[in-house]
Amino acid sequence: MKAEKLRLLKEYNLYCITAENLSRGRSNIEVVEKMLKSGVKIIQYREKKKTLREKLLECEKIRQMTLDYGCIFIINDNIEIAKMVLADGVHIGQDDYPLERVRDFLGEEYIIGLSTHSRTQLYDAHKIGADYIGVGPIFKTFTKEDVCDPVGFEYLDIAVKESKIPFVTIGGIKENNMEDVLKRGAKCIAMVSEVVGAEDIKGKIKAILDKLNNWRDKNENSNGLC
Ligand code: TZP
Ligand code: MG
Repeated sequence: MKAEKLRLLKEYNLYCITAENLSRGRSNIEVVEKMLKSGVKIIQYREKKKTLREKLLECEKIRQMTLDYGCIFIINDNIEIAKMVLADGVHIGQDDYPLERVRDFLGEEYIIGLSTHSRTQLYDAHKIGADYIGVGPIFKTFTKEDVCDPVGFEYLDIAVKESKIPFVTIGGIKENNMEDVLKRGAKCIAMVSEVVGAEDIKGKIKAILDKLNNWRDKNENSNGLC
């Protein structure tokens, strides 16, 4: 059910995104397998260079793998592949197909995430029915081509206070700066290069999840929420 899947995006969680060009010679499939074995529960397939045919084949495999591990599978940009492989959702940007058209194409059960970079885009995302938003880039990143300037903490603070839908922080987030983002109220954190580019992916994910879990325990206990 979509509501259950969306709950993962509202909680302290690591949202991992593929990038084969940054994966030290490992394939997307190898990297995804390591992510799944390390306990990652949200994976986005993001691949800008391959053919549609290659992407479809990879997504078919990843769909099966993510189902086996009870992991949410989101596909960046390629909404038709998401439909063909029955992914859990898609992630689109401000210059991709309009969200309303993507909703018409995919239907209500699919998760649709939208990248946002400003308060205006945040409100717009709510209005047009995004299920979650990306908030970023928080820090400078070299992973995405044509990326806009970092939005910094100013927009993150707005999202923390004003978003009524789950949001995922992204852009230049690493094991060693993730606490700065958590301190401001972020919960779900997306990382690309920090995970796929790690020599020891499992070790890196364990370190990140340990930090997230410690943070959650400390904060939710002190808030009396547990
Ligand atoms: N969208 C905004 S920033 C970004 C995307 C896909 C790239 C983030 O990559 P990294 O390596 O975690 O900085
Ligand atoms: Mg896009």
